[in-house]
Amino acid sequence: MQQQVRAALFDLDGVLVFTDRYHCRAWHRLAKDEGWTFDAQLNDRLRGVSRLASLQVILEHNGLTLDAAACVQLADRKNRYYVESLQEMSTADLYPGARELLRSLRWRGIKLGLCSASRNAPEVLERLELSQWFSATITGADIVRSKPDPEIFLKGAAALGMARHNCVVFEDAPAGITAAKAAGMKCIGVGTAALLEEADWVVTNYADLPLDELFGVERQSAPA
Ligand code: B16
Ligand code: MG
Repeated sequence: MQQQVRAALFDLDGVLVFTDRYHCRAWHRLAKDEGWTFDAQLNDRLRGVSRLASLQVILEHNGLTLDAAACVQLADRKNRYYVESLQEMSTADLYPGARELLRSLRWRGIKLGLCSASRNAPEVLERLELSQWFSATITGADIVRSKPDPEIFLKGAAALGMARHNCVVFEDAPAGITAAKAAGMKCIGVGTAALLEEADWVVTNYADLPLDELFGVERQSAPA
C-alpha cells in the first residue's frame, strides 16, 4: 500500500468534526415541533445518511408517511435549525488530532479530498479553518446516489486526478465504508471495530495510525 497511496478522501461528520450533536439537536427540535419520538439511538442511525433519507428514517420510526412536498419542507426546516447552530461550532468540535493528521498527510505529499453527504460541508470547513487542506470538496449536492453507492468517492478521486487504487478513505459510518470498498479503495474506519468490520484498518486515536507504513515518508510542501 505504501507505494500506491497518493490521496486521502475524508468523510466529515465523525471523522474530522463532531457535527453529529448539532444534527441531533436540529432533528430533535423538529421532532418536538411535530410531536414525534426522537432519541439518541435513532440519531445514531442517521450517521452519514443524507438529509431527506434521514427524515424518512425518522418518519418510519414514528409510523408516518408524508408526500414529497411535505418532506422537503420538513427537511428544509431541520436544515435551518442546523445552519443556525453553525455559529456555535468551534475547534472544540474537532475530532482529536484531525488537524495534525491533515497537516502530516500533506507534508508527505498526499493529496486531500473531502467527501461528505453534508451539503453544509463547505461552511463547516470554513468555520473550523480546515478548507485550506483540501484540493477537492464533494458534497451531497454533487452526487445523485448516496453512500453506500461509491459515487461520492469516485468523484473525489476524479477531482484530485487520482486512480481509485491510489486513494484511501477515512470513514466512520458502515454505509461509507461499504461505499469506499465498492469504489475499489482502501478504507480506514474511524470508531469501534465491531461497527466497522469491512474497513481495512480501524482507528479511534489518529496518533496510533502508522503513517510511515500507510502513506510513506516522502516530504513535500504543505500550507503553514
Ligand atoms: P446536511 P457525513 C452527514 O455527514 C451526517 O453524518 C448526517 O447526519 C447528515 O444527515 C448528512 O451529512 C447530511 O447533512 O443536512 O448538512 O446536508 O458523515 O457524510 O460527513
Ligand atoms: Mg460521517
